[in-house]
Amino acid sequence: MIVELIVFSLALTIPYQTLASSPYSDPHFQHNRKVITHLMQWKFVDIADECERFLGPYGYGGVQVSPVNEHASLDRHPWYELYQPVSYRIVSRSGTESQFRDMVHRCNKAGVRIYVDVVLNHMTGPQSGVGIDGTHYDGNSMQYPGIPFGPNDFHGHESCPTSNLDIQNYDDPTQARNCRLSGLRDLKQSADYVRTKQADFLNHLIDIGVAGFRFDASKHMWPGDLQAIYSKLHHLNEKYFPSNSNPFIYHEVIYSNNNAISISDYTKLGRSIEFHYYHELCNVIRGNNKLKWLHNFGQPWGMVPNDDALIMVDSHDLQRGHTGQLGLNINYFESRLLKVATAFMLAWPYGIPRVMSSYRWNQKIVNGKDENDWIGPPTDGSGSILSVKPNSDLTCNQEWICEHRWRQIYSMVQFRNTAGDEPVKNWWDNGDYQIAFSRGAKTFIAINLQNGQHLKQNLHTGLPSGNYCDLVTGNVNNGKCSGQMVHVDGSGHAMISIGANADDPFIALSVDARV
Ligand code: QV4
Ligand code: CA
Repeated sequence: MIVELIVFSLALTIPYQTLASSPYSDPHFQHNRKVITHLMQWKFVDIADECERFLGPYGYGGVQVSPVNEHASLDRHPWYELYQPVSYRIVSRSGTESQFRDMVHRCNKAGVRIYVDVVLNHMTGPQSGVGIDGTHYDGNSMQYPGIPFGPNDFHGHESCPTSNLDIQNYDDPTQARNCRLSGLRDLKQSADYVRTKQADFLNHLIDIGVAGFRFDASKHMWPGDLQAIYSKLHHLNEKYFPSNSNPFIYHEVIYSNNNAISISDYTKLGRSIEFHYYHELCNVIRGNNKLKWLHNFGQPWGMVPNDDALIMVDSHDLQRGHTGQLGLNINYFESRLLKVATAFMLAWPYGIPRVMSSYRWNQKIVNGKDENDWIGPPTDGSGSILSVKPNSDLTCNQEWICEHRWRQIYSMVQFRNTAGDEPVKNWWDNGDYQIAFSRGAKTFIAINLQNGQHLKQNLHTGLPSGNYCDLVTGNVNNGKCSGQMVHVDGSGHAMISIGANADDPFIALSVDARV
């Protein structure tokens, strides 16, 4: 009996451990959840409400929150002031530490995990001033009494080879790690003192109950230094997580052109945000590459293995041209493309998807650059961040885009939850810009991006026979479908019809949305 039990538990644990390259790549989702949303610069009280009223009930697994620690307070409060740390106290325009604690608790209770964006590579730019909570700092002399960090805690000429200490070649590992990213004061994480202060900050968040972190600018930190910081980390809070759980950590590591900075060094340390993914997918959705080629999207395209990836269509940087060129990335300014790109991302089994949720600003494109790319979150009359106030049709007050609440997007989040770990089956394409596939016998999607051409095909969906409510055009309410119905016959076939240049050029069926 005992022998059998041991064999049984080995059978359960071994395949799991061989999946990902790192013990930090499990997001610790509750239930069958699969998707993260980034609620950029939302107030903590609003995120807590959102977990209870929307994210939990509609099946989101977690929220990425913008940096939560004290940061520089810059003129007009551009969003990027959050990426200039002043101290590791939890306080920002999004709220106080006690509001943060309340949010973490309420979201965990609602089945939604919290991941914090942490900026460990650097402190502020060269200016001096006060942080958002009034803590003084001087970037020029590298004095940050709020921690405290002083000049010896930063890289200088002894370790950075460039004349002005700025990174000039991002693909040179020494410059990328030891010099300054846009003049931002670069911390010397080889020093145990710096590691300890940073681990203390992460442990403070872990003890409150977060599930993990986005590591900002990981490409600019030595993997060995990160490993040393990890060795000081606590396990996750047992109030919310099984004992001995490690934090989920995903790294912002933009691939280098000469491969001198190896992404696989970071997949040992958690997941890597896969920048090839958004790039290649946006190219396809924009019609620069055929949809049919997506049949093996993922590692065969030069991306990291499935279980090492965190994926996105859009991010806070991409939508402003702070990474990559404006005009390739797809975001809320092109809502039709965003919905179909997101639908593919959520239907296709690769990586952990993150859905961007933005606030509104007016782009002002001059010579390919958005001159309004600095604009911070919407504020009320007193300069505080404006509250998010959802409408009865699930949209938000107009200052907040709330992409994560668009029906075509949240329905696809549910589609991914239902699809679970089922493999892709029943792949079909027309040799060009029309595709379809199922996830086992659970879900089915068809996409038509063939310019001016109707998709009308009797396709094998792999689904059990029945009447399905297309998730894209409607919902099932009280046994009635508010959108298009699709009949799957006894052999699993269905007549699929997607009009030429339809508003939403895809159809999505799920065994959980039958009438
Ligand atoms: C300016 C000049 C520099 C000069 C410096 C000092 O441009 O040439 O050396 O002054 O005199 C802000 C300003 C930037 C300014 C800098 C320092 O925009 O003009 O430099 O501050 O004062 C965000 C923004 C940055 C912003 C930064 C800090 O995108 O514009 O810089 O926050 O406020 C690479 C990296 C990748 C990075 C990406 C943007 O590999 O890691 O660039 N992405 C992450 C975040 C991103 C964030 C940072 C890193 C920095 O996702 O949002 O940058 O934390 O690809
Ligand atoms: Ca660095």
